[in-house]
Amino acid sequence: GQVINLADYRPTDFVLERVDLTFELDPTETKVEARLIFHRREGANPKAPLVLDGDELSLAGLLFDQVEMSAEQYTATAESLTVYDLPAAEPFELTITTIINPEANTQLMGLYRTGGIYCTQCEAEGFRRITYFPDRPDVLAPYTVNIIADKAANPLLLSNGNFLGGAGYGEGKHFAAWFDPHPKPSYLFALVAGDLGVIEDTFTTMSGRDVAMKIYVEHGKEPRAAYAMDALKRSMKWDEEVFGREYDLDIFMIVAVSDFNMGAMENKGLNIFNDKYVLADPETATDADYANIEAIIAHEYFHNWTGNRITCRDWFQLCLKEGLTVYRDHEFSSDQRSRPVKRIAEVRHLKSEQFPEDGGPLAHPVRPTQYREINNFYTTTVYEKGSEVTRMIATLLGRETFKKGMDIYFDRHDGQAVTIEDFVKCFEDASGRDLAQFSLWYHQAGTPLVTASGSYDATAKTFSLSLEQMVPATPGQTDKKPMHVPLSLALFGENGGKIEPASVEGAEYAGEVLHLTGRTQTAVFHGVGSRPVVSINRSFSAPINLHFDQSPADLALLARYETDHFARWQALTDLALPNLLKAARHARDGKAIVCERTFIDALLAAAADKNLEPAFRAQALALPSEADIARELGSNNDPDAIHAGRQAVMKQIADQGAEVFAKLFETMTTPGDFSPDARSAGRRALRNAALTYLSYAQCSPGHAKAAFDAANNMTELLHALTILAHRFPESGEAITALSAFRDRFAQNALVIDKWFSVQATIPGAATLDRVRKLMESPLFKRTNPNRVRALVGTFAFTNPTGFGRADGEGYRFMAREILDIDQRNPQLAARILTSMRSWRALEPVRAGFARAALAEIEQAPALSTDVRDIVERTLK
Ligand code: B3K
Ligand code: ZN
Repeated sequence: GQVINLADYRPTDFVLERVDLTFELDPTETKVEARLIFHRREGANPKAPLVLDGDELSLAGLLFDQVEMSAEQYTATAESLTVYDLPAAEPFELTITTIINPEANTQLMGLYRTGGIYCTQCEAEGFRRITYFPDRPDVLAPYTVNIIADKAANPLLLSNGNFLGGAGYGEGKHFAAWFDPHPKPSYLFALVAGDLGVIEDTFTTMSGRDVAMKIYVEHGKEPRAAYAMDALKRSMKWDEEVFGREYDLDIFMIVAVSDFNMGAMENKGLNIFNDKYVLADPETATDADYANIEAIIAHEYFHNWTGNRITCRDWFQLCLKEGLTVYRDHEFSSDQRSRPVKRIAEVRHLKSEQFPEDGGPLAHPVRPTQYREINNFYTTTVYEKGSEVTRMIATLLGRETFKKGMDIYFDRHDGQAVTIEDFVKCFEDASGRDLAQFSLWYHQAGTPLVTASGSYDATAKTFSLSLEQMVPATPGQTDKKPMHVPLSLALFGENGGKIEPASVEGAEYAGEVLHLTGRTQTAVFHGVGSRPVVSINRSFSAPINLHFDQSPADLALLARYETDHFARWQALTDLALPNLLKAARHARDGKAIVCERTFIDALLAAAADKNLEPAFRAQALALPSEADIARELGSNNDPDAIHAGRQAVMKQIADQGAEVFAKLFETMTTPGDFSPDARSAGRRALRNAALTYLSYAQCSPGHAKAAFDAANNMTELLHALTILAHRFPESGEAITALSAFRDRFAQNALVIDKWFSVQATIPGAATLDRVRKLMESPLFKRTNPNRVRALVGTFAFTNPTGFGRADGEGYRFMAREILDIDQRNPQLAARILTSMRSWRALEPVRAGFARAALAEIEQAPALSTDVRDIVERTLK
């Protein structure tokens, strides 16, 4: 893999007019005939050959305008097909034949087989594993697809667009033809064939067209697709109402498959999903599963406009579709559920996944300028930080102007492959604002650190807020410029009421948003009658780290009176963190751990506050994770001390709040039939949080065991199981519950994944052996990405004391596993390897072991480009 640079972008020499594909499906020898009509681009070099991409291909035939080409007219390798002496202007047709082996395709890129089903994954560069093609997102064409297959084994033959027709085709075979009128890049191509069950519905669009909606799943699993269908309908409606976007084909299909490298894929009219994000029922799905299904169904559907109709010019622009579409799915979930609770969940996720990426060796800008393997850039930076950047545009411009900018974007660029600059220009045109400085958010990696300090002048009735920003150095970027940071900000009085300043000097401040643009800046608020308590970065208006020394009393006031509930949660977190950090240090030094009274009082007050929604109270009770604490500590981390300190803090909260928790556990029930709605989910979340603390107060498995036996939904069942396994792993109760759970759900792989994950996250050094044993279980399948992620991935990403055990065995184990997985599925191996990205922040002994494990990977022969890229950047 060589380095690809954004600066080298240039359009193709040839324009692709039409694509006509014929597949003769066979498990090991599928014949693909691609008829491609091209013409040379105006102004292109009249002598330039046509160079098509390939990956592990071999050419079985090549025709030029239906006539066989002779050997000197082209060069074919596994990676490319180069055709010489092509016409200077007139269109011509190439017919390319390749034979591919879906059964042997363990990378799950291109055309492969899963559970007897043929399916495809083409983004980013999988289409070139099917046929030679200009496999880049700025080559758009309408596609006709003919599929021929054995009829008994493959009653279903699907591709993008609208169904043209089908019929018998020789002995035992049949064919189907599909036409997609919307020009699309190859990464959005999809084909599915096999025997599946279906649930159907219709959606009438805002202009009155009926769209057939179909979700295909394994036979017998149809009822478990009902929630996904419901989410799909709500997504379609929401996109019409909020963004004015209507669906544009006669049919919309989703297919669920069980072997898939990621969550789902937005292929035009034929989304393909990891079945984990389609299938749900009360007995087997948690509330988190339902929320994920809703969000991912929406995300892929929203891509139809942000991604498919308007796509990326090149892969450097990935955030153009991903950041924007994540922003859209976040807004959707916020509208469907509780906005502040959704925001808290988003920020927790951003901080636990994206901040460590941005602060480590894999940091890269939201719009990178260089890559060796594009699959390694489907990151939380491109997705989640990309979404935050879009959100900041909305915050800076205000709702109305943001909407106007989106409308300009849809009008101006429909049918095109565009860049981030094109996108930002639409908002400059809508607002008349210069967004040049703002655009640094796309180009500068690293999480900005904003340091704030305030001073009140009672005589002048002014409050001065001094702000300073610093963007840390990241790989390849040492000198950073100051950014345009939108800080949602408000002042509160001692009685909790909001203080409206008469005027503000020194910074633009409008609609409660302060614009920080300088490296240092002081905003002076006039007409402030008493010392204010400042709330900065409300709703997490900017994805920054904020250092602002606020007294516990001020934080407690915000936790109680802030009108922005996200900011209340932030205040509680800011109260918790110093206690957790101190506890970690004291645990390391063998000193006593005693929490601040203000912190525990504020936390318990929030937990018991009936005016707050239960989901919010549950979020408040979920303390920062061990990884969050490690990130705040920054260096020389000892996972065991962090764990011990956090446990001690939990115990103190539990003891002081025992009554509150007992009451919550008793009252936060959800009687009647199960409903996955946000309100019921919130009650279950709060009840579960209460149970956690009760288990600390009691120090015995009794409560959790009773809850496990009584649970009538997966959210409560799994939580009780988790408490038993994590807190009392050696107890008879835990052992019995784990085996009862396994026996009850052995037939359901998605539930067994939860069983793997619960055990992979048991704290402590002994878990490594448990993981090894579980990998030998007949329920574990090395070739299935969900199984590997649930067991090996979860262990590496979310078990700091198990994976990071003091003797380094966890890292050694991981090195072997990465090398093994890499043989089959490089994308999966590379993704799991990113769990090592924070190794430099460990204390020296563990860091040494981690480095050695990484070096073992780096020195292995025959690494994939994916793993080589990650391991080299991680070690650099
Ligand atoms: N666009 C796909 C991700 C493709 C990942 C390729 N390695 C799913 C999504 O973001 O919607
Ligand atoms: Zn996406």
